Amino acid sequence: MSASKDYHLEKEEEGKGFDYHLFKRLWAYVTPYRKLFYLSLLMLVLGTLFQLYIPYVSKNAIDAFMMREHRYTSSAVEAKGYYRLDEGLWIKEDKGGAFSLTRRDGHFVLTDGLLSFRLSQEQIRELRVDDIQGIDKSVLILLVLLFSVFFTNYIQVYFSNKLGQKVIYDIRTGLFRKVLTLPLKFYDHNPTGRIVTRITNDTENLNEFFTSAVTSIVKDILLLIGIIGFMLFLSSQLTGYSLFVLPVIVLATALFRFFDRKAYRKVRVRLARINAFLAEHLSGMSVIQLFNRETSKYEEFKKTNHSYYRATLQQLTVFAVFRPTMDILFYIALCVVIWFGSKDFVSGIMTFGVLYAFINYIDMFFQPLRDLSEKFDIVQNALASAEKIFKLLDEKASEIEPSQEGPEIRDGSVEFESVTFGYNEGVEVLKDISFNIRPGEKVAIVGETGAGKTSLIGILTALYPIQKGRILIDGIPIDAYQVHALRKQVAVVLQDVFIFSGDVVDNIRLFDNAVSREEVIDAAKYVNVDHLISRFEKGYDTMLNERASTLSAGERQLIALARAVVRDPKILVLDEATANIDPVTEAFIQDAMEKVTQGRTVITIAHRLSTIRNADRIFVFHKGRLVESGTHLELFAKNGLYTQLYRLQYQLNE
Ligand code: DCP
Ligand code: MG
Repeated sequence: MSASKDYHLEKEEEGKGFDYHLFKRLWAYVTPYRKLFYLSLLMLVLGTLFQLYIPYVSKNAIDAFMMREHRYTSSAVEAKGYYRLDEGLWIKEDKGGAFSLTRRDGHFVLTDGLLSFRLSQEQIRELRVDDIQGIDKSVLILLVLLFSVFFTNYIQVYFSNKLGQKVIYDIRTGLFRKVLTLPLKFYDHNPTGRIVTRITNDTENLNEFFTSAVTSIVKDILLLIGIIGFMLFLSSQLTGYSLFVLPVIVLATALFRFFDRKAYRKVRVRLARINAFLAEHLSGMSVIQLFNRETSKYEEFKKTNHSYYRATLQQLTVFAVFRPTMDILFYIALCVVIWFGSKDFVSGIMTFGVLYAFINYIDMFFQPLRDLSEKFDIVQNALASAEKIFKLLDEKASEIEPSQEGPEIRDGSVEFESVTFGYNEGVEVLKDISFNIRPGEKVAIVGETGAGKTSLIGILTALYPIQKGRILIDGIPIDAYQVHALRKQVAVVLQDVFIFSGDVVDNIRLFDNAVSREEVIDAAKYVNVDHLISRFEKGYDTMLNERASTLSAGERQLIALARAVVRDPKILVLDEATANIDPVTEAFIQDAMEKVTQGRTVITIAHRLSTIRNADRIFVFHKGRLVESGTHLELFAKNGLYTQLYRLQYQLNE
C-alpha cells in the first residue's frame, strides 16, 4: 500500500474507443429520465431544422420578391385590374407583356424597347406591392424561425443539463454507497486521492458528456447532413465545387485528432500527477519542514509542474495549427462558391437567392466540423471515466456476507481456534492462533511492533476475512452474527483515533441521533474526559477539525473510549496509543479503564505498564504467533520472551 509514489503511477493510458457495453450501461442510468432525453432530442432536431431553414427563407425572399422579373401589358383606356401610370397609359402585370421593369441610372423604368417611362418611388411601391408584402412576410417568418431556434435551444439545453445532473447525481450517490461497503482491503491498495477522483472528476467528465457532447454531436451531424441536403437541392453542381475541399478537411481533422489525442492525454495525466503530488505533500508538510526537504520538494514540484506546462503548450500548438487551417479551408470553399456561383449568376444559370443561400450554408457548414473534432475529446474522456467508474462499482463488496438474522451476544466469551490470517496472499500476519477468553476477563496483549496485535482487532470485528480456523463469540462463529450486531457489541478503540469534522458531541456519538446529548455527556464523565472537554472554549459544542490536530493523543484516546462506552458493548477492545501520556492523564485513563471494564470482556493491546499489571491474563505475541500466556507473575517466572520484553519496554519507564 504505497500511496507515496502514487503520482508516478498515473499512467499515460490509451483513450477509450467506441464500446457498446459501456454505452449500454450508461444508458441504464438515463432510462429513468428517458422522457427528458427524448424531449431534449426532439427539441434538438426541431431547432436544427429551423436553423437549416433560415437561409432557405432568405433565398426565397430574394428570388421571389426582390429579384423577380416584372412584365406588363399596356392599354390606352381604363380597364379592370389595370393600373393608371399616366394619361392614356394603363398597365397590368402579365408574363407575356411587352413592357418590362428595369433599372436605369438609379431609377426604375418601364420599357418595351421603344418607349420608356421613368417611374417615381410611389409608383414603384404601388406596382410592387405584392413584392413588398412578400418581403414583410418573409421577414416575419425569419423572426419566427429565429425565436423558435432560440426557444428550442433553450429547452434543449435546459433539459439535457437537467438530465446530465440527474444521472451524475445518481452515479455519485451510487459510488459513495459502494465505497461504504467495500472491504478495508480495498483501501489498503487504493489511495484516497484516486477514489476521490472517481467520485468527483470522473463523474464530472460524464456530466460534460451528457450535457454538451451527446447533444452537440447529434446536432452537428444533423446540421452537416441537412446542409449538404439543402445545398444539393439548390444546386448539385455548386455543391460539388464547394465541397471539393472536403477530403482536405477530413485529412486535416484526422491529423488534428491524432495529435490532439496525444497531447490531451499527456495534459490529463500530468495534471493528475500534480494533484497527487500536492495531496501527498500537503498532508506530509510537517515531515517536509522538520527534515528540511523544502528545497528539494520545491524542485520536484517545479519539474512536475513544468512537464504539465509543456503538455498544455503542446496541446495549444495543435489547436493553433488546426483552427487557422480550418479557417483557411473555409475561406477557400467560400472563394470557390463566390467564383463559380457569381459566374453562374452572371450567365443566368443561377439566381442570386441561391448564391446567397449557398454562402450562408458554407458558413454554417464549418462550425459543426470544428465542433465535432473538438467534441471527440470529451467523448473519449468520458468513456474512459465511465470505464473507471464502472470498475469501482463492480468492486466486490465486503467478502463477509452479513447474515440477515443473527444471534445476540450475551456473555462475551471470545475464542480463537487455530486462526491464520494475512492481508495479502502468501504473507501470514497471524499464524495458528488459539486462545479462549472467558466472559468478563481482562486480557492484555503484548508484543513487538509488527507482531500482529492490531491485526487481531481487524479479524475479530470481521473487517478482514481470515484464511484458516474459526473465531467464536459466545461459542458461535462470528460469521453467524449479523455484521452490524457484531460491531455494536464489540466496541473498539483504535491506536490512531480518527476525529471527524463536527462538534464533540457528534464525535462521541458518531452522528447517531439515537444517542442523546445527555448520554454523550454521561459517557464523557464516565471515562473522565468531561473535565477536559469543559476546558474547551465552547465545551461540547467545540468543533473538532478533521485531522484533530487540536487534540492531544491522550485526549483523542479518551474521546474514543467515550465513543465505545456510549454503545454499552459486551466486549471492549482497546489498542492503546503508543504515545507517552502525562501522569495526570494516565491516572484519569487508568481510573476510566477500571470503570469501563466492569462487567465486560476487555482485550487491551498494552503499551502501558498499568494496563498489564491490572490484566487477568497476558498474551505474548511474537512474529504473528501466540508464544506465551499467563498472569504477570507466571510469565515473569518463566524468564522467557515476556520477561525480556518487560525488562526492555516497561521496567525502564518505571
Ligand atoms: N499489515 C498489512 N496491511 C495492513 C496492516 C498491517 O499488510 N492493512 C502488516 C504490517 C505488519 C503486520 O501486518 O507487518 C502486522 O501489523 P499490525 O498492525 O497488526 O502490528 P502491531 O499492531 O502488532 O504493531 P504495533 O505495535 O506497531 O502497532
Ligand atoms: Mg498496532
